[in-house]
Amino acid sequence: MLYKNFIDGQWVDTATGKTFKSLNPADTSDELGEFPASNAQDVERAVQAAERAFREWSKIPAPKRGELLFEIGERLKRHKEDLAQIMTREMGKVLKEARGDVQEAIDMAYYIAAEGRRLFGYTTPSELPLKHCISFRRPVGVVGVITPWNFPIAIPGWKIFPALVAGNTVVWKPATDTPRCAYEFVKILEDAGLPKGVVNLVFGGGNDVGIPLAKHPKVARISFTGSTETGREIYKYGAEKLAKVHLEMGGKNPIIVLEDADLDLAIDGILWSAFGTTGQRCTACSRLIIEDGVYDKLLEKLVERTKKLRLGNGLDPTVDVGPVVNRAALEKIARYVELGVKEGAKLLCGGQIAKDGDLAKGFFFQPTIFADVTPTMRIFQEEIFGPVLAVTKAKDFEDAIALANNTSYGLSSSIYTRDVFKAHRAMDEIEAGITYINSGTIGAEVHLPFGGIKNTGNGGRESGWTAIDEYTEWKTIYIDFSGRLQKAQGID
Ligand code: UN1
Repeated sequence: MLYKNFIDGQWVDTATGKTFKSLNPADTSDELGEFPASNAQDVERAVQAAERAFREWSKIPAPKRGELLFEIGERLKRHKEDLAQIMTREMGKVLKEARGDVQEAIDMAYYIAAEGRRLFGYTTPSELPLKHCISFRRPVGVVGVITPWNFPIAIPGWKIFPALVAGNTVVWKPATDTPRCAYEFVKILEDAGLPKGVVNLVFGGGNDVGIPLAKHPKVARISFTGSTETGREIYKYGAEKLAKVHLEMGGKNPIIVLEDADLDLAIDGILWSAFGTTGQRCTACSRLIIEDGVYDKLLEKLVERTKKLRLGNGLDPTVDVGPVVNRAALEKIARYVELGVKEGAKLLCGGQIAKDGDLAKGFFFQPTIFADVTPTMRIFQEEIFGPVLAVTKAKDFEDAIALANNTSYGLSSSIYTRDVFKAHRAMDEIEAGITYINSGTIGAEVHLPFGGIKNTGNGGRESGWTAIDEYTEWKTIYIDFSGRLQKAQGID
């Protein structure tokens, strides 16, 4: 089926007449649809529609906008299973994780719906008598949203819902690997009764759609999740037009296991964080740092458990690890594994593209563990975004923290220890936006701030109460009811 862009409440063809296909990465003979390969002209139409819609939408009382988001949450809940099935077919994550992805958007819709009745501002005393000072939030206007394929329903929810409750309108460019999920998401918004032009969907590539959207002078704010390289480029476009940009980018997230840890608990967390979603989460654990005394013992058990993971189509409930998203990802992972071997790391398991039986129909890579990895190796430093875990030995707690921080990224992190002193020191000393204690690196909840430091972000946090900060600006009001000219700063 040929799908269309959604602009000004209408499903419309692209100006280019060109299309691209979405294929199932577990079985490329399964096609999810054909989608418009749009360009700057389509972006222009969408931004104009969003600008027009902003005039009305921003005037609707926020609690009413919140009610509509609640209704969207209800509809997502009703369609959770169909959405999850489509997601598994379109980007490969196993079905139970796809359900979790949809659930994250449902959670966000409910959470942010109630924000319509808060959107708290501040009231403070004035330095002068008979004068009130208040400050409240205003929407910014048209928001450009650029989302990745790895959380194709959750991440659009994190960005679009808070933007809407605050009174903004949206032009959305979803990843080219998951256009069908984006279509289904917008269909739910349309069916819930979102007024025309409030959310506009433009399919297409980064150069043809993403860049024109980020550069557009009428796009007042941009929210992007993806690679650090692309994020840096988008940030520059924002700087040129003085628009705030919200960036969520790469990670090289460590799990530290200390000698006193519950090793079986740690192994469960490591497997889930390193190989869940086939390692394709920004929060995935890609570095494991083990204290000397338990290094061999933990690795032995971990490799044994890793070898038992079942690779296959995510629709099969017995499968643990699905495919990677596309051929380019598969080849990139294979190149990194080759590089790891060349750099002198010890390959303990996996390391190959999996082609047995039905696996040959898609893009599968064996869960892979490298031991004896050192910080100068590229597999220790660079984001691979696949099922590859780099393991490093630490001399002691201090060394483990130093190794964890020896990275240009800073999204998620974790430590396994029963020592309350060390756990608290780790909370302070690990350089990351998120630290888990005795749990893996994944599984952030929507009502807490999400984001990272260093090359992972540029200071913003999405999700949680902080999401509202990304899509509003402050207006300050002074109300003088003294009936005479009062001058601040003590001027007579
Ligand atoms: C991402 O990988 O970009 O914490 C988001 C987690 C999920 C979100 C991940 N709730 O792993």
